[in-house]
Amino acid sequence: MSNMKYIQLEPQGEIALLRINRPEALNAMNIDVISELSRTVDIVGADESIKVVIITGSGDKSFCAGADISYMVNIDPISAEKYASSAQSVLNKIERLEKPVIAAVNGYALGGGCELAMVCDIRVASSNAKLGQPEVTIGIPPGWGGTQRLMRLVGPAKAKELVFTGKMVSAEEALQLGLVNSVISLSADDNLPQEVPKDDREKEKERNRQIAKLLNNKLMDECVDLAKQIAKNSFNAVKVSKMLINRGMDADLTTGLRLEIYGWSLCFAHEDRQKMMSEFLNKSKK
Ligand code: CO8
Repeated sequence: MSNMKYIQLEPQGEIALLRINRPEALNAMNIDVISELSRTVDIVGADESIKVVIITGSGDKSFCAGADISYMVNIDPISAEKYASSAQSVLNKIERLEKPVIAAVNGYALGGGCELAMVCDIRVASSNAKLGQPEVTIGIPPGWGGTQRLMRLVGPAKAKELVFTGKMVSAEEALQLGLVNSVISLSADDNLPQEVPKDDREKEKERNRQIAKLLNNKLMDECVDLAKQIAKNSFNAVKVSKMLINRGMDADLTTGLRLEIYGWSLCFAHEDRQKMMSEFLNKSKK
C-alpha cells in the first residue's frame, strides 16, 4: 500500500498492521525510520476505516532495538535535541491516536523500542521478548519518554531499578511488572519441529529459527484476535474511553471524573448508543 522503505503498512480490513522494517539493524530507528513512522501514523489516523492499529517489528528477533547508535555516536547536542524531539513527537502522536494501538512485542524492545511499546495502549509480548532501557550502558539516559512513561507503568522504584541498571527483563518478568499485558508462548499443540541431535549445530539453529517463526505467527494471530474483539465494539465509545484514561492519568481525580461525565454524556449524541442498546434489549426479549 505505501511505498516506504522502513515502514510497511498492511491493512487487514478494520485492522492496520504497521511493521518497522529494518531487520539488518534489529529495527533500530534512524532518522528515516522516524520520519516514515510519522507519515504512516498520519495515514492510519486519517483513515476512518481503520479501527485498531498493531505495531510490530520485521523478522522474528526484534520489535525495535531503539535509537540508532551508529548515528548517535558522533552527533552534537543540537542534533541530539532534534533527534529526541522528532522521536518524541512521533511517539506522542501514536499515544494520542484516536484509535487503540497494540504493540506486538516480537523480540527485543530496548531503549527507544521499549519507549515505542510504552506509548501503545496494550502490549502483547512473545515469550522470547526482552525489554529494557539500556541507555545508561552507552552513556545517556532514556530520551524518548522512558523516564516518564516507565514510572507510570511500573512505579518509580522498579523504573529506577531498570533505568539505573540498564538490564533487560524477560517477557515473563515484564508481565509481572505490568510492563506487558500478556505473554504468548508455544505449547505441544503448536506443531513444534522435531527435536534434533544435540551435536548438530546447524540443524539446531534451523529448528530455533522455525520455532521463532511459529512464535511470531502465534503472537500476530493473538494480537489480531485482540484487535478484532476491540473493533466489534462501538469505535466512538472506545475512542472516548482511550482519551479519558490518557487525559485522566495526568489530571487530579476530580478533574478526571468530571471529564468522564462529559465524555460519557457526549456519547449519547452518537448513533451507536441507541443502536447498540436497542439491539441488546431486543436480543434479551427473544
Ligand atoms: N542501533 C544501531 N544498530 C543496532 C542497534 C541500535 N540500537 N541495535 C542493534 N544494531 C545492529 C548491530 O550493530 C548489528 O549490526 P551489524 O550486523 O552490522 O554488526 C545488528 O543490528 C545485529 O545486532 P547484534 O549483532 O548486536 O545482535 P545480537 O543478537 O548479538 O544482540 C542486542 C542483540 C542485545 C539487541 C544488541 O544488538 C544490542 O544491545 N543493541 C543495542 C540496544 C540498545 O542499547 N538500544 C538502546 C539504544 S539508545 C536509545 O534507544 C535511546 C533513545 C533516546 C536517546 C535520545 C538521543 C537523542
